[in-house]
Amino acid sequence: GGSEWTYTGQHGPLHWGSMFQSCAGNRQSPINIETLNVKQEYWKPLSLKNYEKAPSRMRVKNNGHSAQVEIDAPVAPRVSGGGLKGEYIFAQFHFHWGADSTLGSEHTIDGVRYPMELHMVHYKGSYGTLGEAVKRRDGLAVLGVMLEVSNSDNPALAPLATALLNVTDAEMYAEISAMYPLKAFLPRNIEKFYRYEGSLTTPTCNEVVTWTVFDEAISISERQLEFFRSLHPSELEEVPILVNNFRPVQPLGPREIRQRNK
Ligand code: 1SD
Ligand code: ZN
Repeated sequence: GGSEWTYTGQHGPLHWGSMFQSCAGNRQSPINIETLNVKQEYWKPLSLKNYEKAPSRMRVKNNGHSAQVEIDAPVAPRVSGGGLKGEYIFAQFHFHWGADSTLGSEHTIDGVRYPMELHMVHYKGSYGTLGEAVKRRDGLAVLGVMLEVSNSDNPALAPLATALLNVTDAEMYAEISAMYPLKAFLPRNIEKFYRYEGSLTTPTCNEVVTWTVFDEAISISERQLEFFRSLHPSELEEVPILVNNFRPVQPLGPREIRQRNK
């Protein structure tokens, strides 16, 4: 089938462009963010709604490429403002990480790689569903958060890390036992972010994503990273553990990276 892409071997990132037309496009993600070449914009602040309420239920799935968290909430969290046109509804968040802490993030900031990157995926409310939104050039807004290593555990990641023990193999799901609001997975300072027009970082690489990458990182301990590094990937991968599930940076081309001038 068309979903037989991997991070290793003959169906790895260097081959995606010949397997999926969009992956060879010219507004691809991730990118290196050169902070000296960022254009200033006069935008309203980013507005997050229902990011402070704990979801009623959270579960994690090993989808063979990542650990993905889905939530049940009375009112879906949403993001608007900050130069976004319209309101985007939260769908899921997931992670990209390395085999060790010298690599793992998808975006790089001034060439710096982080050991992990979290993606909060949202779809434009007016398109109704994620499935419809991935067909529209302004369909998705993804918030990217860098993670940096700290000596102490990140409390918000602790219940998730424990649940990962129950999703060791691809296609497994597990309940997360304690719920933190989505805000707990964002940096304290959400005012400073980088914005550009890009794509999904996985096939089919749809060029539909308005990216917001926060400048400030959140923390994770080495011990917590090891829970992610002990997952097993899809059987198609040539490695036994799910690590290095990040795409190499793509050319920026004529695109501009922008930020909010305060
Ligand atoms: O890799 C994810 C993919 O799993 C899926 O969540 C997709 C949205 O449908 O988004 C990409 S990413 O661009 O957020 N990495
Ligand atoms: Zn992602």
